[in-house]
Amino acid sequence: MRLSRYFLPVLKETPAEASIVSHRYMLRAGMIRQASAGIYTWLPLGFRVLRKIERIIHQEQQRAGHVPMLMPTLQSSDLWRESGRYDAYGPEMLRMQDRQGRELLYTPTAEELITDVFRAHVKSYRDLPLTLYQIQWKFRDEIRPRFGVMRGREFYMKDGYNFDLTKEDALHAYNRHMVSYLRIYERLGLRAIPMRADSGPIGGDDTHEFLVLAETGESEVFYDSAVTGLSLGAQRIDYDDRGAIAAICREWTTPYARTDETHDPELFARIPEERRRVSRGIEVGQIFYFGTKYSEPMGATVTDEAGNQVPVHMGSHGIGVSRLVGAIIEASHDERGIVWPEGVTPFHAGIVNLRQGDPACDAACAEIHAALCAAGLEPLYDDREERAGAKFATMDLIGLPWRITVGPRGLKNGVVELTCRRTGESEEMRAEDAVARVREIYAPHHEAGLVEPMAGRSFHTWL
Ligand code: P5A
Repeated sequence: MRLSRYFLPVLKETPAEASIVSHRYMLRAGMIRQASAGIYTWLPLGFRVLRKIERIIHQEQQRAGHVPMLMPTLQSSDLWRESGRYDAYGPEMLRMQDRQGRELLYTPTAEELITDVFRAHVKSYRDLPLTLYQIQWKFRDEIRPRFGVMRGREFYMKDGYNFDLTKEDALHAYNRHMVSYLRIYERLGLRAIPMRADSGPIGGDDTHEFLVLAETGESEVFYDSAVTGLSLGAQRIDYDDRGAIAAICREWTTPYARTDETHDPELFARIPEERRRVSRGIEVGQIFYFGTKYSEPMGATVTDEAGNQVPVHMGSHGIGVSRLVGAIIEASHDERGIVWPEGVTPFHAGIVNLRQGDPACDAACAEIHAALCAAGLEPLYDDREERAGAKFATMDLIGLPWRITVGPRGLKNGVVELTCRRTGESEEMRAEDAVARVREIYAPHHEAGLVEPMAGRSFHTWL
């Protein structure tokens, strides 16, 4: 992509309304624009990051055996009366009427709608287990929307729902989600800790939240520092192996880790003092097991092996997709701007032409651009007639992990400069070597993306 043909409305001034760093940088880097309180337009750069996160979520969820679909944002209130949540949900739910006077609501979550789909189509235990999920906009009329996309009123959520015959099966679905979520956060370049939590209006007793540690987080968290050393790494995961999946969950949930809602000072005091940590965290996901809370009142039953009608055991599982964009920036930035992890960066590398209009520089940049594209990478080529300082400042602000700088002096010696955004280190090398190095850096991400769940077709052709 050539910057001269792109739309990147970068702001010079720090917007006064933004009190945390991710909000400031998202506005300044031209990623979002507030449309009204707690509601945002996703400008091209922000949209790219959102799509990258979505893609990783789709891949990892389908690896765990979960099936993607899409439900509407507007729902009939009748379903919510059946579950008993219509009145219980309170003023956070945006309610409206159509021209016939029928009551509708903008979905804050979708347990009722998916249970209605299930009861219409699934009748037998033979069709279980089943986990359906979507990535769809939600609306919650938060009393204090703030921190940009971190606490929006409209926000993008991955929401999944499992249907199982027994509690034991449903707890395996819960565990599968925990492992799949840990995998997703790792691929996003985040360290997220599962913490025992409170279930709120979704219901149920078993629930974990996933928190990314950050000073600007809205939740106070208490944990054993042992948990921060855990990582799934590249291990192969068999999601059908109940024992192995449960063992991973045990490993991650045994060290003490709780939010202020469930914090138990006595248990906390038993951790050796040097490992006790109190800090703040951003909630980037939550999983629930709530048994038959929705299936019973809504009549979502199947026939079991003995021919009896039994309500299914359910859980639901959410990831704050739009919030994650802010959370990643909170966890990865410096005083000059964002530092994207390679897994979600909007463009893989920036190309900076120090002398636009100089035939040798223009030709070298065009060649590097073409070579990166041919390798399946997405470069952003700053081909504007701008000072070098302004070009570097833009690249630093938007946070691309790698930058290739092309100037007349270097070209005379046959070299360009490859710079790492995170460390600031630069190295001179031949243009083809810089391209090869960038390819190598992204190879593991490519490989991860190549194992497509939809045989032989790239993700973009079916989403
Ligand atoms: C699980 C999926 C649910 O709604 N029902 C379907 C369950 N869970 S939740 O914890 O309430 O929300 C899931 C995740 O959504 C993000 N989130 C938000 N993001 C931005 N702005 C908001 N106002 C907001 N509210 C919730 C969080 O990441 C949460 O973990």
